[in-house]
Amino acid sequence: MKESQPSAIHLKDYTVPAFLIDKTELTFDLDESTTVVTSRLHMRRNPAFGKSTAPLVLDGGEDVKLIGVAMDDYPLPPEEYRVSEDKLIITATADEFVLTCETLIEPQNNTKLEGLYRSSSMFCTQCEAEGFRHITFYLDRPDVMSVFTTTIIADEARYPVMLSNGNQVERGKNDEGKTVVVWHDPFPKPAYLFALVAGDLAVKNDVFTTQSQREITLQIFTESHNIDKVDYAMEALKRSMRWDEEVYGREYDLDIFMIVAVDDFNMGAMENKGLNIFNSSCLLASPETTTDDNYLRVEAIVAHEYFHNWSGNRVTCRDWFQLSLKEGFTVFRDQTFSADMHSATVKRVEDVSFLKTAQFAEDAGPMAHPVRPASFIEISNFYTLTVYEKGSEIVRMIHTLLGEEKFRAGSDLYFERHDGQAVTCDDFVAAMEDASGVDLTQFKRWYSQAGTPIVTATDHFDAETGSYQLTLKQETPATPGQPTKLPLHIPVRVGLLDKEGKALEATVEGVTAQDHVLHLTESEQTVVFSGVTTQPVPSLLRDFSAPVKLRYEYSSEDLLLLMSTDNDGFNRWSAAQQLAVNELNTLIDQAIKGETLAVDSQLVDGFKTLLNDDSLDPAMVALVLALPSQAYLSELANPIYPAAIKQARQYLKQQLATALSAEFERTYQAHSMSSGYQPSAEQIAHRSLKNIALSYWVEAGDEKAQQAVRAQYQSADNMTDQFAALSIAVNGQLDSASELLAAFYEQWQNEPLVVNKWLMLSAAQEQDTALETVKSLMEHPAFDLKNPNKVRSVLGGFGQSVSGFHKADGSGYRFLADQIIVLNKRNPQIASRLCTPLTRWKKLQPELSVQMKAELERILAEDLSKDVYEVITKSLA
Ligand code: B3K
Ligand code: ZN
Repeated sequence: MKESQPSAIHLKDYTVPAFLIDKTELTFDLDESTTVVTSRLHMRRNPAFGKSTAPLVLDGGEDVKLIGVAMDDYPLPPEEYRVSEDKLIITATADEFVLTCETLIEPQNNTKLEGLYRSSSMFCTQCEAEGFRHITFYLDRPDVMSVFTTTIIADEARYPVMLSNGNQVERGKNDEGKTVVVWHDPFPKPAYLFALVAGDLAVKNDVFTTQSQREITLQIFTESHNIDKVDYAMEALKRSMRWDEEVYGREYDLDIFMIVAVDDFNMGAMENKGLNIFNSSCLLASPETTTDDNYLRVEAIVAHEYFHNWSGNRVTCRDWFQLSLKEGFTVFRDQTFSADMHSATVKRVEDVSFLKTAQFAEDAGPMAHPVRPASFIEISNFYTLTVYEKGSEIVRMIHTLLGEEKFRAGSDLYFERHDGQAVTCDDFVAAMEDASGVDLTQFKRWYSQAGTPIVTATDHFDAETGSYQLTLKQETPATPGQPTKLPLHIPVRVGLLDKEGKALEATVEGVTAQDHVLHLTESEQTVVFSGVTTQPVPSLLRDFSAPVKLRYEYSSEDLLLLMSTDNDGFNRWSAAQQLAVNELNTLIDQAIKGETLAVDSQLVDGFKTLLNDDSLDPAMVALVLALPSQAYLSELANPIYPAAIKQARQYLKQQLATALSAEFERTYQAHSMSSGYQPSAEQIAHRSLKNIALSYWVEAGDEKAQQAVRAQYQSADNMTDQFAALSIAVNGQLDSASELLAAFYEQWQNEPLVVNKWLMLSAAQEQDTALETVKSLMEHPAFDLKNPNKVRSVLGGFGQSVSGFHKADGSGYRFLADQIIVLNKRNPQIASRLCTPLTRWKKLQPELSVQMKAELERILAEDLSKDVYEVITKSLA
C-alpha cells in the first residue's frame, strides 16, 4: 500500500476556472521513439472568477516531460514555475498572455490507452475524461472551452492519413521532407473532445445532404483489411443524421464527419468533435463475421456517438459530476432511435432487462452512487450503468411526465439556451420546466438519491360502487453515504384488465381512459379508479415507466392472463418473466436445501400457447422463452447461491424442453429461412426464435436435435446462425462441442473480432476444468494482454462460468485477483472494471463470501492505481 492514499473530490467544492483558454494551437511532431508536442495557449484571467492574482495551475501527467515553457514568447526562468507530480505551476502571470509549452511524450509506451498512444501501426487518442493531460499541460476540465488548431508533422510513408478535429486547412512538406497537416475546429470545445489519428488507413467516402441542403462529407477509416466491413456503419450513420433532424431538429454543423476504427480501445467509442474514434468491435460488420446482436450494437453506438454532437459537444458538461447530462440524455436518444428503427417493444424489453440485471445490482452494491455523484476519487470509475442507463431512465420519465410535444419544446430550449456552454443537470431540468410549465422540483431527487426504489402495490375492489383503490408505497433502501431517503416523484403507468384480459376503462381524477399515468409523490398514496365494472387485474408499471422494483401479489393465473392478453407488450413479457422467477425461486430454495428439484410448471401451458400462436411477433416469443439469466436471479437473491441458481435454471429448462419438445422442433423448422442474410428486424426476429427453440429442443435429448445443431453449424451462411449453433453445442455440453470449438478457431483465426467471441465462449464454459481452460486461453497465441477486447472476452467470459469462477476453494476468485493485480499498473481502467464481480462479496453465500473478501484484501495490499483503489476500498467499507 502507498503511504498517502488518493483522496476524493466533491461536487460542493466546484469553483469556476481562474483562467480561460480562448485559442489552443498544438503541434505534434510524431515519431516512433519520442513525440514532441508544442502548445500555444492564448489565455486570460476569467472575469467570472473575480479579481485575483492566483497562480496558473495546469494539469499534466507524470508521463509528460516539460522541455521548455515561455510566456509571450519569452522563456520562463526556472524560479518562475515549478512542476510537481501532476501539475505545472506558474507563479505570476499577466491578465492576458500566450503560454508556450514544449513537452515530450512516448505514445509507444502508453499501455493505459489514455492520451496519445499506439494501436497496431497507428497513433490515436482517447482524452475523455482526463486523458488530455497525458498529452501536454492544460486546464483539463470540461468548462474550459477553446478553439483548437492542430498541426501534425509525420513521415508520409508510414502515416499518409493524419487527422484531427474540424476541417483540414493545409497540407504540405516541411524542410526535412516530412508531411505537415493543419486542422482547424471552429467550435470551442473542452480538451476531452480533442482527437488525433495518424496511420496508413483505408477510407470509405460518402455524402449526406442535410435538411438545409448542406453537403457533408462522411468518411470511415480502418486498416486496409477491414475496409470491406464498414458499409453497415455508414448506413447507420446516415440514418442517425436524418433521425436527429426529424426527431430533435438537430442538424450536423461541420462540413466533414469522420470515424476511425482502432483495435486497442478501453471502451466502445468516443464522440470527439468531427472525428469519432471507435473500438473496431463496435464499428465493423459483415454477415459472415458479425452476429445480429452485434449489428444492432454497431447501429446503436454509431447513433449514440453521432447524437453526442449536440448532446455533449455543442452543449457540454460543466464538471464531471454532471456526466449524466450528456450520457443519460444521449442513451435515451439512442434507445429511442433504435426503437424507431426496429421494434419498440423488443428494444424496451432488452434495455429494461439489462437495467434490472446490471444497474440494479450496481445500485444495491458498494459502488452505488447517485446519477449525479456527489464525490469521486477517479472519474473513470463513474462511467457506470447508473450514470448511463439509470440516467436515461430519468430522461425517459421526464418525457413521460411532459409528453412528446412539451419534451421536444424543452429539448429545443435546452439546446438554444446553452449552445456553446458547459452546463449542469439542473440546467437541463430547468429548460424542460421552462418550456413545459411542469414543476420538476421533487422529481430532481432522482439525480441526487442513489438506490433502486421499491414500490409496493396493494388494492381493493368495491363491486357495489365500481371503485378500485390502488395503494402505492415507496421506499428506497439505504446506500453508502445515504442512510435515509426522501420520497421520489415516480410516474406509474397503469391499466386494468378484466378476467378475460379485455382492457377496462376507468376514471381517475376526472380522466376516463384505459391507461393512466399516476404520480406517486408521497411515501404512501391511494388512487381511486371509478367506473370499474368488474374485479380487475392491474397491469402495473407499463412500459417500465420508472426504474423501480415493483411488488404486487400476483397469482399465477393473473400472470398468465397478463402474459397472453395485456395490450402493453412490455408487461406481457414482464408477466412471463415474473412467472419464471417465481418458479425458479422455488427451485433455488430446494437446491439450497439439497432437496430433489420439483415444480409443477405453469410455464408449460404458457409456452405452449405462445409457441402455437403464429400471430405473435417471433422476437417477443424468443424474449419470453429466454429464462431469467443467472445474473438477474443473482441480483434478486440474498444471499446468492450461484450453484443452486445454475441448477434451478438447468432443471426448469430441461422440464420445459421435455414437455414441449415437439413444439420446439416445429418452431425451429418453421423459422428456418433460406433467403440471403439481412440484419433486418424481421429476419433477426426469426433467427432469434429459431435459435432459442433449437437450444430447448437439444435439451430434450433428441438425437435429431443434435444433428440439427451440427447441420446448422456447417451450413450457416452467417455468423448469427453459426455462432448460435456453436454456443448451443458448448452450453448444452454436446459431444460435438470440442470438435466444433476447434473447427471454429481454425476457420476464423485471422478475424480478431470473431476470435474474441470464441475466447469468450470458451472461457465461460461450465466444466470442472473451467479454471484450467481459462488459464490455457491466456497462454493461447490468440490472447494479448495489451488488447482490452481480448482481456474482456477471456476474463469477462470466465466471470460467467459458475463452475470456474465460483469454485468452492476460492481459486477462481484468486485467479481473477491475480489478473487485476497485473493489469492495475498496465491499464488501470480495465483493471478497475474487472473488479466488478468481486464487489458482490457481501451478498454471496457465506463460504464463498469469505474467500472473495480475502482476495479483495490481497489486492488492497498492492501499490494500487486510483481506479482500482477506489473500487476495492469502497467494496471493503
Ligand atoms: N463518452 C465516451 C466514454 C468515455 C469513457 C472514458 N473513460 C463514450 C460515450 O459514452 O459515448
Ligand atoms: Zn456517450
